Formats: sequence, C-alpha cells, structure tokens
Amino acid sequence: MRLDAQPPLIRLADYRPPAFLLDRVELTFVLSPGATRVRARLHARPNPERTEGDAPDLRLDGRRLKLVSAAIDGAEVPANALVIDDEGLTVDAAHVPDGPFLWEAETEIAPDANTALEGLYMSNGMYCTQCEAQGFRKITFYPDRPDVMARFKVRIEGEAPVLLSNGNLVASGKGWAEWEDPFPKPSYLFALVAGDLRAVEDHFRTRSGRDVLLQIWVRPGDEDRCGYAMDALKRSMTWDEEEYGREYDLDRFMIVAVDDFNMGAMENKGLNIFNSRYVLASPETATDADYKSIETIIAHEYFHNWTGNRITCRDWFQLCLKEGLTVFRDQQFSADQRSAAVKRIEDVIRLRGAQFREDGGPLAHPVRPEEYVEINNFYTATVYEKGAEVIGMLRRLVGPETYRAALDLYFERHDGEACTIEDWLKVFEDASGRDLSQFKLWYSQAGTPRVVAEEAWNDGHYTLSLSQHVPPTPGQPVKKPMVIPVAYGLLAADGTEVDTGLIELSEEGRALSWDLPERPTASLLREFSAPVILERSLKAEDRAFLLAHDEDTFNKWEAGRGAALEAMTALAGDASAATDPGYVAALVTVADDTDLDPAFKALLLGLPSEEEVISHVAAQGGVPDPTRIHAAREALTVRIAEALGDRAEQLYRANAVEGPYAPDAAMAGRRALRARALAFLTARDPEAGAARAQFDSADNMTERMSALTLLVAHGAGDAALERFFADWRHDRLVIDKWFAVQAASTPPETAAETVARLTEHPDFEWRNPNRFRSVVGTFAMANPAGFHRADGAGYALFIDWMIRLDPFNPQTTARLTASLGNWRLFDERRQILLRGELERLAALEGLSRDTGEIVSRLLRTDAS
Ligand code: B3K
Ligand code: ZN
Repeated sequence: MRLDAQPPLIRLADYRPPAFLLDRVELTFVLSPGATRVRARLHARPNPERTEGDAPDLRLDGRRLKLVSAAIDGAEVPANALVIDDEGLTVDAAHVPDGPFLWEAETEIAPDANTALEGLYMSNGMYCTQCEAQGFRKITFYPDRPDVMARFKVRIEGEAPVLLSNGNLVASGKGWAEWEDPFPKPSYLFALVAGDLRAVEDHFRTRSGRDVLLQIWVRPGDEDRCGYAMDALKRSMTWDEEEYGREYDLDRFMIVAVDDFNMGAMENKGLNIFNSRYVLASPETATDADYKSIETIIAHEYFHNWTGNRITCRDWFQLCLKEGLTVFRDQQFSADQRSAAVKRIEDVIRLRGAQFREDGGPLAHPVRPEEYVEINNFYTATVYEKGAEVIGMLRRLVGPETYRAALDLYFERHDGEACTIEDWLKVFEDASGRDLSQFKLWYSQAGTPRVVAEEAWNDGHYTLSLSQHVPPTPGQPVKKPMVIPVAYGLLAADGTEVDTGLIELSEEGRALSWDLPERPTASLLREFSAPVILERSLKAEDRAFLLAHDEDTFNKWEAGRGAALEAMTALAGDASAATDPGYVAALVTVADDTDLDPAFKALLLGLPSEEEVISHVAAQGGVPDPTRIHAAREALTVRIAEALGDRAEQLYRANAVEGPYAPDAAMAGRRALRARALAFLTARDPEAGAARAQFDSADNMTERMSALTLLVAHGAGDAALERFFADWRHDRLVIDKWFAVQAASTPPETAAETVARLTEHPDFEWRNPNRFRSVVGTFAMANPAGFHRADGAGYALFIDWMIRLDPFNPQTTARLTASLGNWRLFDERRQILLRGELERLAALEGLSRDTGEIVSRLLRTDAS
C-alpha cells in the first residue's frame, strides 16, 4: 500500500454495537497444507441493541478466503445477494431473516502459503493459529470483533497424530477430534493446533477441588525442556487463587510451543500458543534471563484467563483493559516469586527504555488510543507497560484492600462480558467512593509528564514545591494536569526517616512545608510511584547520601543511576571529564557491603545502557552522539573497575555458584553479580583472560553467554564464536543467541559489516521471526553505536531488510520499523540519512498497511 493510498482510519468515537450476535458456532476443519476446508455454522440473531435500524445487511469480515458455498437457514444465498470485497462479504438485507438464523459457509484456505503467521499457518510441518487481533477473518467469514462472544464446537479432521482446539476434548478417533469450549469467547481467542507433538503432563487441583490436566505440547525430543514452564504454570495457578481469588475453569489447560511466532505467546482459551523460546529451557541452553522470561510469560498468559478471556474487551481501543491489567498482575507475581526490589527496578528500566522512548517521539499515543489504521501496531509498550503503571497508581491511591475489593467487584459484575475502561474505572469509583474523572486522563493523554521538584530551607522551615507539565504529543498539543501520586520520604542526616507519605499532585503546582530541626534530604518518587520524569537538581553529595542511606531500594538504585548518567553525559562531551569521586566511592562501599542481596548489588553496580544515556542526553536538551556515548560508557566502566581494584576479583570468586545449576532467584542473583564483576575485570584486561577462562569452563548457558558477550565486545570473540556454533548448530534457540550476541556486541566500527555477513549466513532463516529479530532487530535496538554509525551503513542495511520482509510478514516488519521511534533525537546529518531511508521504505510499491502506518507516523511533521 503506497502512503498516498490512505487506508481507512478506525476511530473509537465511531464504535457501534454489532448488528448480529452469535450464540453458538460450529466449525469443521478438513486439514490440508495447500487447501484446508473450513465449514462454519454460525447460529446468529439480531442484536436488540443495534443502532442500524430494523433490517441491516449481514456484514461478515473475511480476508483472502475462497468461498465455496454460503447458505442461510439451509438455502443457498443467491449470487446476486452476496458481495465480496477485500475485507469481507455483505449479504443484502432482503435475504437476511428478521429473527434468529443459521449461517453456513465453506471456505478454502492455504496454511502453507501463509507467511504472515496470522490466521491458520504452518510452522515446521505443524498447523497452528494466531487470531488476535484480527486473524480469525483469515479462517472463515465472521463478525471478527471482540464484543461478539459465542460458544464454540470444533471438529478437526486431518492426518496429524495430535489435533487440538480450545476447551474440553469431547470425542476423538483416528484422524479426527472434537472439542467443545463451554465459555462464550470472541473469535480472537480461537485456536487450533495439529501436528506430530508430544505432551508433558501434570495435574493441578484447584482450591475448590477440580482436577485440571496440564499439558505442554512440544516437538518430539523437546520433552525434557518443559520442566520449568510446568513449574511456573502451577505456581501461577496457585498465586492467582491466593492473590485474586481466581480459579481455573476448564478440565484441561494446554500450552503448545511453536517455532514460528510473531510475538511471545497467546492466551487462547485453554490452549495457549507460545513462541518456543518462552517454553523450552535447560541449564545448558537457556540463560537466567530466559528462565525469568518464561516464568513471567507463562504467568501472563495464564492470568489472561480471567483478565482478558472471561472478561474481554468491547473493542480494540480497550486493549489496555486486558493487557495493562495482566502485565500488572504478572509483575506482582514475579515480585512475589523473586525479589520485589529487583523486579521493580527491572520493570522501570524496561519502561524507560521502551515506553518513555515511544512516548517522547512520533509514535506517542495514549494508553487507550483513539484511532488506528492497523490494530496490530498498538500492542505497544504504552498499552502494556504504561497501562500496568496506571493500574499500579490506582492501587496506590485507593490502597491494597480497596484495590482487591474493586477487583472482586470487577470479576463479579463483568464476568462473561466485553468491557471498556469506563467499566473498569467504575468498579474503582464504587469500591472507593472516589471520583476518578481526572485520573482517567492517564488513559487519554499521551506523553510522559514532567514533575519539577524545588526545595527551600529557611530557618527550620523546609518547603517542597512540585509542579507538573505534560509535553505535547502528535495530535495533542495541549494537556491538562494529571493525578500524580508522589511517594516520598524525608531523611535526617543520620539516615533516619523524619517523615514519609504520599503526595497526590493533581494541580499544576503545589507547595508543602515541614518544620524540622535540620534540613532533610528528600527521597522523591519512591518505588517510582508514577511513570513520570522527575526533574530535580540534586547535589552530588545528596545523591551519594541517598545511595548510601535510602531505605527505599528503588531510590537507592536511582541515586546511583543518576550519577552514572551524569558521568557518562560528561564523558561523552569531553573524554577527559572528571567523574564525581563521591559516586565512585559509594560504589566501592556497595561492593564491600556483604548485607546486600547479590541481585540488587548487581543492579547497583550496573551502568545504564547506551540507549538510556541517549534518552537522558536528549531529555536534557542535548543532541546524543551514539559513538561518543559508547566510548563514554566504556571509559566509565574502566574508571569504576580501577576504583574497585582487587574487589572485582574478590566479588568474582566469592559469587561462584557451586553445585548443579538452579534457575532460582538467589542463584541467578549471584550469577548476575559475578557477571558484573567479570565485566569490570575484563575492562582492565586487554587479553580478556577471565572471560576466556569462564567461557571454556562454563557448564551453563548463563555463564557461557556472559563470557561470550564480553569477548565479542572486546573484539576477541572469534575462536569462542566458532566453537559455540560447532557445539550448538543443531539447536535453533541457542543459535539465535549466537546471532544475537554478534549483532548486539560487535564493536561499533565493524558492526554493520558483521550484521551484513550474518544475514548471508546459511543459517540465517530470515522468515523465522526469532532468527530475523536476533540479527536485524538486535542490531537496531541493542547496538546503538553500531547502528547509528555516522556513514549510515546501519540504516541502509536495516531498511533493505524491512523492504525484503514486509511482503512476507507485515507484523514483524512494522514492529521492527517502530524501533526507529527516536530517530528525531539525533543530529541533523543522521536525521537526513534516516529520513531518506524511511522515505525509501514509504515509497515501496505494495507496502503493507502495518508498515505503512508506522512509517507515515514516523514521518509526520507535527511529531515531537
Ligand atoms: N494477547 C497477545 C498479543 C497478541 C498480539 C497481536 N498482534 C499476547 C499477550 O499479550 O499476552
Ligand atoms: Zn497479554
């Protein structure tokens, strides 16, 4: 689609209830890779709440379907009463009964030609589906919208030994199976899987005594890598019962691992489909980070059973209703399972990295967007992560008991319904008695609010003035003040707290004062109580004081992060700039502190990523230079390493984990700290001896990868890479890591050439999304200095690949293109190069609607 072809804009304001509802749906699939037949029987009736008048046409969504036959109440629909266009079919109202009726249609589709991985497609000889958001319309003609909920019965006929769909298995025989899902659901939650699969099984007894069969379906040979996912599933089921009173509701819960998948996983009712990288793990093949992701994603998809499936979204504008809430719930779960302090910091790093970046550029949009061209482009950090932050603020404002009461009310009032953000906020208003109309601005105003804090000390009188400003974003030039919860603590010189509490900043500015015997040091925005940028001029000694004394673990870490950002910004401007000795001394104290949890200590000793420095420099009004920022980060690492001296070696040795690998938080924390120590050791050793030794002796993937990453970054990884490849070439998920480490960590001068070479490697199966992302996506997102090399080689390579992938897989192309969301932050020369590349993509004949929308938003001129 050329940009001038202008695909239609879908608006929230145009929402109308569906004209027809469905009570029951019966589907029969006769599977064949090139010509699958789908027979659909839809038991329809007029919606009493429809707004179209008494006798509307019957409109069904459908894309690229071959219609074999169509009948209403057993009578074939005459050809002249039925019109098919690119987006669906319309039956003339004259042929649609006034009351309930049965629509029967047979369609033919070709799963083996479906490279977009949306609808019914094939992955390594296995059939699978992805229907959210609008993939079901590529299977059969249907009112493919979430507010049409129906009970599904599915019959599958095919040669594959395993035939799965949603719900409970009601009958099966050789070459067929019948499934019935008793819970009404929207079409986006439909799933079908067929193939040569093996199940790893377990059971879960719910608290009311229901026995649930748990199955993880994988390809033969992968059975021994499912243990951690199964364990995470059972822990998730227990946690949801205990924390939210939510029980599982079917006789079985199935997870299937597939190799070709556009995202992480999908919460289809009773039949979750997962990208295999978020299911399969063994100590030899998966890192601690992989285990952590598996735990989170298993929990996330499981939690959707109540927040998403039992209560779904009325329309796709309400996506955050299920996604923001489910992310919030998975964050709570992981915080409970591991360290809450570490989890909060990790979540904020992620929020700032992806969401603040999105919110500060041309792709900024509200948590509940008001218009879209392609809904798949709105599965964003804003909808997910900022959506979760909004719920965290709500919980903080009403308190945990009222939060739980509001959730109980939500489940009781809306079970089985398709809801809106208005419904959601209403349960909070009813449970708390609060008026949330101003709070609701968090759902409609895009952009990261700035909160400015100013302090004054005058003769025993301490004054804290807070003011807020929400910057303009595309289409939203003027903003209103929001409700911003600012958690704070005031610390006396000995580190004790003289006051602590929550300020609700709801006006543009507000001053608070305290009468105190001495000037306090304020710890503001504790636990990162709101997704805002806090602007505060903090003296170096106050920062060092907070780093040493703040009991709020988030702000303790934040104090060090602020100092590190300042140090790197200075070094990027002037390579000989001095680094605050107080900061470096505080890090030495941290290294010596044996009371600190190793995982937290690893975060305290970690440095912000180059991406974070880029955003920081830009937020301060500067123009970030990725090349200099890379050098600055390396230089600061060396300075800290020098200050630590022998401590790096001691930390490295003291945190060696004895005995067999275990993925739990305590062991992972020690490995994380040991990896930090290794980075400091390697920074001072041109031979990278310790990294080499670790690579050679590691018995788990976590330590193998941390060593390999350092070797590659040192330009000393060739032999290790060769050996790694030889050892693991049979293992797809591990080879993804081999590609990714080179794309991310090759030094900037040669990264573009390395990536170009990787894309010519015989194992670069570019149509597999994991493999594509591991090279092209990783390069663009995790190697800023290499990607933004001044000659533009990185940009040209990236856009060449977007052009190549788009005709096959628009969703993945659009997602990766969106990683250029911060392109306007860079200097004029880089912007000219980037604009040229984006225009080249925009001009592509036949560009997909997905990528077209992203490129045109990136190029829009009212963008900030
Ligand atoms: N709900 C799915 C995401 C679907 C993405 C469609 N492009 C996974 C999740 O958020 O749990
Ligand atoms: Zn989700």
